[in-house]
Amino acid sequence: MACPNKSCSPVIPSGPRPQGISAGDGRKLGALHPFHQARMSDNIAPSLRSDPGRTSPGSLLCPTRRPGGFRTGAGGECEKNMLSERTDLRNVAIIAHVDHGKTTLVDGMLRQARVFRSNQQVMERVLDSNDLERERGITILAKNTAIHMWDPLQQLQVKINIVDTPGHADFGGEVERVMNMVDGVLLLIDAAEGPMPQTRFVLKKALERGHRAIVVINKVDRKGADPRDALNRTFDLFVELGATDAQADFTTVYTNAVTGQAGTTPELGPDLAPLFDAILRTIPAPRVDREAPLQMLVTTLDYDNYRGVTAVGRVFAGSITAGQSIVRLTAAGEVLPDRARYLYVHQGLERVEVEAAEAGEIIAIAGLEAIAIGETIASPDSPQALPTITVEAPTVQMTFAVNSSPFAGREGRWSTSRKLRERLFEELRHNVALRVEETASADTFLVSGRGELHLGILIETMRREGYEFEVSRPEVIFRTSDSGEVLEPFEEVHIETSPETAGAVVELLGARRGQMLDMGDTQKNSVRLIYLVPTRGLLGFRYQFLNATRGAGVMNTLFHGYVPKVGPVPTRSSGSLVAWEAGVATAFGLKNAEERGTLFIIPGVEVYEGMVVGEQARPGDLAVNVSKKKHLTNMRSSNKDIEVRLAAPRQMSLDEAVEFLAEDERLEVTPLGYRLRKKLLDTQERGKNAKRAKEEALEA
Ligand SMILES: Nc1nc2c(ncn2[C@@H]2O[C@H](COP(=O)(O)OP(=O)(O)OP(=O)(O)O)[C@@H](O)[C@H]2O)c(=O)[nH]1
Ligand SMILES: [Mg+2]
Repeated sequence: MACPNKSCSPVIPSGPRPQGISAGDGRKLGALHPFHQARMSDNIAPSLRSDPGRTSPGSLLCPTRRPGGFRTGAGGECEKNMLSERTDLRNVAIIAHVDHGKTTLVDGMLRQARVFRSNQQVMERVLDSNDLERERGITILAKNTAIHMWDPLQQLQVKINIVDTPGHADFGGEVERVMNMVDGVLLLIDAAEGPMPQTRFVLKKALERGHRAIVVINKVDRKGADPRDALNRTFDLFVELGATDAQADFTTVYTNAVTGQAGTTPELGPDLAPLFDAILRTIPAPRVDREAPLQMLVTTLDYDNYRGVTAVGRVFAGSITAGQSIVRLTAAGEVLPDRARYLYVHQGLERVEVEAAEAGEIIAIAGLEAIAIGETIASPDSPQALPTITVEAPTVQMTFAVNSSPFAGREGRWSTSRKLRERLFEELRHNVALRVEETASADTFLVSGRGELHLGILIETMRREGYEFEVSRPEVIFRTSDSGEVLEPFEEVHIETSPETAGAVVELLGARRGQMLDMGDTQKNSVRLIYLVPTRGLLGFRYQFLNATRGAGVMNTLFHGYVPKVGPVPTRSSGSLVAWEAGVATAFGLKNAEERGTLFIIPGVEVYEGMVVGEQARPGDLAVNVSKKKHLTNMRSSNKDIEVRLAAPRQMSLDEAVEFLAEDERLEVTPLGYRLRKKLLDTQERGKNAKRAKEEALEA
């Protein structure tokens, strides 16, 4: 369906438009710590500083309390217990498919709101601040920032809390809970790609919460950009997802996030002013009851090096003062008295300490040691829980166990089951889409998540913290329907690849019981395939997909739902080359093994019996003696005997190693690296087991 003019045209009202963007000086925050007030005003260009005489006109405001920011619902009267509109505040989340430019756009917004000093060196995508995010170039954790700007229409300094969210499907849980903090979203769409699978997921979550969206068609400068088509398809998506008329009547802004330009048409202006304008005009101001008893929902947890665990969330009702008594209402229904020792609000990239905050604001409280996501922080006099946070259930699980390899304890700082248990359960406090369960063995824990990447990031994070452990192959989580039928998760898979490699992809997905939903050409001389595939068939699939498409294919997945289980899905067809005794790999030993497949190690690497040292080209495992030394004599016939040339080993990333795992294999993970191994290390025992299994299969 094409986008009707009315629905997609910008709805920025006429009237005075903002005269550029003004940064805030914090004066309207009222309760800011004097130290931060000074620092914040230092960052602001004099011409943009707010004029203390230009606070909001009295007619708009609630006169009984502090100046600025409150407008009552009816009649302009401020009465006890009635909802008032915080016109001095906007809370907005930036949501999109992976890589559509969310973090880059936040960079631009922060820069133009003059959050940085003029001489400050700021790296690109400054919010992607943790090591893993920078290495992988993706956002993993949602992050809060805030800017201030002068709104000439309201004659008011407005604070905009901006939450950047991750776009990768595995971190959808982060996006889901961020929806609790905001009143509207910026939905970014890549002008060349249009809406993608994760766009659908995040938009669905935003619409379900009743949020208004501003559609931001980003990357209009990109080769192949078709803003009109992207907009039409986005409008169709709104309709398809059941948007209300008001939601479908969205404002559209076009941007180039890299250069920090925006426009109400694809002809961009010099800066992001049209985007800021759209936020002020379209994202609803929080409507809150500031006289009600305190209620804050803990949505994110963070750590402050000095003050420990920090709970971040929105104050839904009432107000909070630093040092006041509160109660924590836990998911289990407990009412735990505590104290809100340190209180912060967001300012630019930082948090600034404040004395008090009121309903509508996104705050952080430090010093609540055992706090968990989903808890309500409430007034001790009238504790009332807010609906707790729900996110979609995990679909993939794997075991995390104490490292049982012969090298256990050598490389890790923490390796005991007590430490492993503590760390995994600790993760649950802030990684809400994760589940951890005990198993029959005290050394093994079952960890469930939203996908291989979700679990992979946890493995990598723990490894870097000094933990040593072993993990099993990821498996999907089955469910049983009310009628007793076994159900399994399916994913909608969107693929774009070259016409030459499309056939290979069709073949691979066909073997994995994929059902083709659509196939078509794109304008970019590539083929677009849409499939429904059992999640089982996608575990370990990415590497094969990249090989089949020669690295040029792009694959995106979206959880489709649980459907009746289909028949067997083939897993890895190749076997493993397994070291058959402990020792140090030699060039001579590896040369022999190399004839059977691809090696993962180089000469000089210490191995143990049962360690996987390569991939066998054929199915089934093969024990190889990679430590074998050449029998030396005094006589050498030629240089050939001295020099052994080996092909470069296959170097696997942690994600690839997890994908490679067979059912009877484990990945040993330590701070120094990772090793693949058979679960059962003893070569003879494994041989006997394999024989027995074969006989049983024949009998059956
Ligand atoms: N040409 C062009 N490139 C852009 C634009 N906006 C972002 N990019 C590039 O797109 C890539 C991804 O940008 P990010 O800001 O990391 O995207 P993201 O949406 O935050 O990604 P995730 O958080 O991983 O989902 C980066 O290489 C950016 O430089 C744009 O307007 N034009
Ligand atoms: Mg990002």
